[in-house]
Amino acid sequence: MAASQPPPVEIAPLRVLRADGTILDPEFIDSVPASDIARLYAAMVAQRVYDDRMIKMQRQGRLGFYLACTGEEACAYGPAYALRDDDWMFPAYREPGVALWRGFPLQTWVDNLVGNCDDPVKGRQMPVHWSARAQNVVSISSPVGTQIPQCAGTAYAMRQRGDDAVAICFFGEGTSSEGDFHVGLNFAGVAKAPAIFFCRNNGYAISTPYEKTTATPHIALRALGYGIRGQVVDGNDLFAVIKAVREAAAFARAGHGPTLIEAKTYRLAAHSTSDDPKAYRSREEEAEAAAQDPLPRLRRWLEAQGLWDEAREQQTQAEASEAILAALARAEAKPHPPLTTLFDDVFAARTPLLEAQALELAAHLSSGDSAYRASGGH
Ligand SMILES: Cc1ncc(C[n+]2csc(CCOP(=O)(O)OP(=O)(O)O)c2C)c(N)n1
Ligand SMILES: [Mg+2]
Repeated sequence: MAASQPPPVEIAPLRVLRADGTILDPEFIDSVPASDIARLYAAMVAQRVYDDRMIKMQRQGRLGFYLACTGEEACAYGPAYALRDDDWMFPAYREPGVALWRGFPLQTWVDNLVGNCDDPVKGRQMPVHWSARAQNVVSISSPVGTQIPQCAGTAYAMRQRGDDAVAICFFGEGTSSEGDFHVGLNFAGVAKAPAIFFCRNNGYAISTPYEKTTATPHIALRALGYGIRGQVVDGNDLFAVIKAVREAAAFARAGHGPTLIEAKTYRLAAHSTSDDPKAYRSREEEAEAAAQDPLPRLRRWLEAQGLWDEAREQQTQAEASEAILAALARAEAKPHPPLTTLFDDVFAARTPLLEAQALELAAHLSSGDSAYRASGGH
């Protein structure tokens, strides 16, 4: 069989907005209502406020664990905006914005972080492993890369069913060295699945710098090996991210198959609340990266259009702060999930073995050991 022409791999980073807030591609701006851009910026500002609050909560011992999106907001809000609500999303742990943008209630997100009775996963997951089923956003998995073959398979299934929706998954550049990356991209390439593989290249996999995880200069180049489209994009440029994801979605919906997008960005925060980046990167490097921060870049453009000012910035931050504090207060006042729910949702109905275990636990709890009552177990 004759080899077909491979799709292109673009390694010159797609960019619409310069760091100084001026526009390289005026045509793009005509394709997005200005009011939407202001709304996206406000959501990104709010995300930063939420992240900051959650880190403080962890430091106060009120939250077990947290991972911030700081510096990578354009890589969450851009794709969420670019796609349709019926497109499936498979995020990693750093993109709560993809669900929040689609209307995942802030309260439910916080209930999950705290693990109370209104947490959709009933306190059985670590914080950050939220689930937003109504938004077509699939639960976060701890083992990195799990979402890549899941996304490929979902995209393939949708195509087989005749849906014209696409599936997108998000992962870091470190994760692109996992076996699941190969499995997912190879399958999607062969099946021409309508998938978008969105790699946030933020420079580090915890303390491991990019150069120690791969010898390829660009993750997007790996697309060549799977015969799929590849695109490097400036991941600190919200407009460029929207453009890249729109193009990838149009390509997939037209039946041409998947795209691997590499968004070059930088993790301005620590990896997680268990990490201290001072141990492995310099202040100079961080300051250089902060100069590319996606938020001030977008703000400069908005201000030049008369769509934003300091008063609006202050108001947005204050409203976000108020909203997250109120959600946290409500979340902390709620009880834990009932212990009996521990056996739910493994299967559609409890199996006899699970039922027996539930009865055993109930008998044990009613045996009178006061330790359970003291710890609030119910
Ligand atoms: C299979 C697996 N191996 C190791 C880990 C531990 N781990 C959690 S996050 C992480 C780094 C991932 O880095 P990257 O993919 O670049 O994503 P980033 O955190 O930078 O967004 C590692 C090694 C894990 N969760 N799963
Ligand atoms: Mg990384």
